[in-house]
Formats: sequence, C-alpha cells, structure tokens
Amino acid sequence: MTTKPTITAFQRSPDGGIGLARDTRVRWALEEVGQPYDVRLVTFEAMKQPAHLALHPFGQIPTYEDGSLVLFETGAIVLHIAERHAGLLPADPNARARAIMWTLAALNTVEPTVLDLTAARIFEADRPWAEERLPLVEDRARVRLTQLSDQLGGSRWLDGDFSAGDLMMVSVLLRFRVTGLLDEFPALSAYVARGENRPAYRRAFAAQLAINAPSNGKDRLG
Ligand code: GTB
Repeated sequence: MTTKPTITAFQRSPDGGIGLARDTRVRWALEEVGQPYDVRLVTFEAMKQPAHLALHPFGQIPTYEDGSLVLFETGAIVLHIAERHAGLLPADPNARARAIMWTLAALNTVEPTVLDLTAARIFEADRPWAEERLPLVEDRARVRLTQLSDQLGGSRWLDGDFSAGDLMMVSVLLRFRVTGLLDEFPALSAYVARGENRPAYRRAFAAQLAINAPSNGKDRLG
C-alpha cells in the first residue's frame, strides 16, 4: 500500500541548488505521478551513522521509505514509483520493457561517463597525470553522447511518449551541462530542455532549490 513516502536528501547539497544531487530525479518521478512526499534532510555525518546506514548500506542519499518498504538506488526508486502509478511506464508490455531498458541505459551506460569526467575534472585535477587523462575521458563521453544523439534523432523522447527512461536520461544528461560537453550536442541540449520544461521537473527543481540555494540564509560552510 502506498502511504506518503519519505525520501532523504542532503541537508546542504554541494551543488548549491542546481539540482544535480540525485534526490532531484526521485522528486521529479514523484511529481510526475502526483504522489506527495516528505523529505528528511541529512548531513554528510548523519549519512555515515547507523540510523541512516540501516536504510542505505553505502551511506548515501537518496533513500525512499513507504510503510515497511525501504529502498535505495535511484533506478530502483524511480522504477518502483513508475510501477505503482500511471504516467511513467507505458501499458504495452514491449514498450514498458523498452522504457525500463532506457532507464538502465541512462544509469549503466551513460552516467558512468559523466562520473569519470567529473572525477577527472575535479577530484583528480591535481594529479600529475590529470592533463593527459582528461582528453581521453572527454572523448569517451563524447562517443556515448554522439551515439545517444544519433539514437534520439529528431524525436521528442527516446521511445514514444515521455517515460521513466527519459526522466532518468535527462537527469543524467543534466550532469554534463557543467562540463560544457552538452553544448556540443544541440539535439541532446534540446531534449534536456524539454525535460526541464515539464511542470513536474520544475516543481522538483524548485523544491530542492528551496533547501539548497545559497540565498536561503543557511551557513553553507557549517
Ligand atoms: N547509485 C546511487 C543512486 O543512484 O542512488 C548513487 C547515490 C549517490 O551517489 N548519492 C550521493 C551521495 O550520497 C549524492 S548524489 N554522496 C555522499 C557520499 O557518498 O558520501 C551525487 C552528487 C553529489 C553532489 C553533486 N554536486 O554537488 O553537484 C552532484 C551529485
């Protein structure tokens, strides 16, 4: 039975409210299906404590609690929401399987390239080999984005109507924007913009911004 689920999110997202922390995609899914939810904010320290580790063995956000059900991993959470509400998975079994396929493709085939890129640009930037490695990582990401752009072609969404697959793919592609790579792919930029223009995305974005915007008066260094 679906009650009112509770998700966890950063008490202060390091991204300052640009929506890149992964609670945004879960909020977006909940908004798409019209499911109200509560949010429990957690500090980095609290994420590593037993109470949170009991929900998420890797000590991360987001988590999802609904009655006795506890989930982590955004793919599992978004697909769970999509399975239980209309709007994110098609009724036709084959189309439904393909929407799930695109959700997993976003997470397993596209997202790793942007994680590598972020690591190379930021976390490994001071390593002696960073300058040599960055172009290699960028080129691997470009290959994936080229393939995805070719697949999308002139379509609005990846496979017919908007689905969980698009929600996840747009969420992943948004992470490329700060790297500058998304701008190299006009069709993907337009696809991302279509996602961002959905009222449900706007509500999800606004909800996380209300917590994370630097102007909200919280001490961001505290
Ligand atoms: N595979 C998991 C999922 O999809 O749910 C990954 C979860 C995950 O990486 N969570 C991150 C986390 O809890 C937050 S979203 N990190 C804390 C930790 O591991 O200790 C990743 C994230 C963080 C910050 C930014 N940012 O500032 O731009 C963007 C994305």
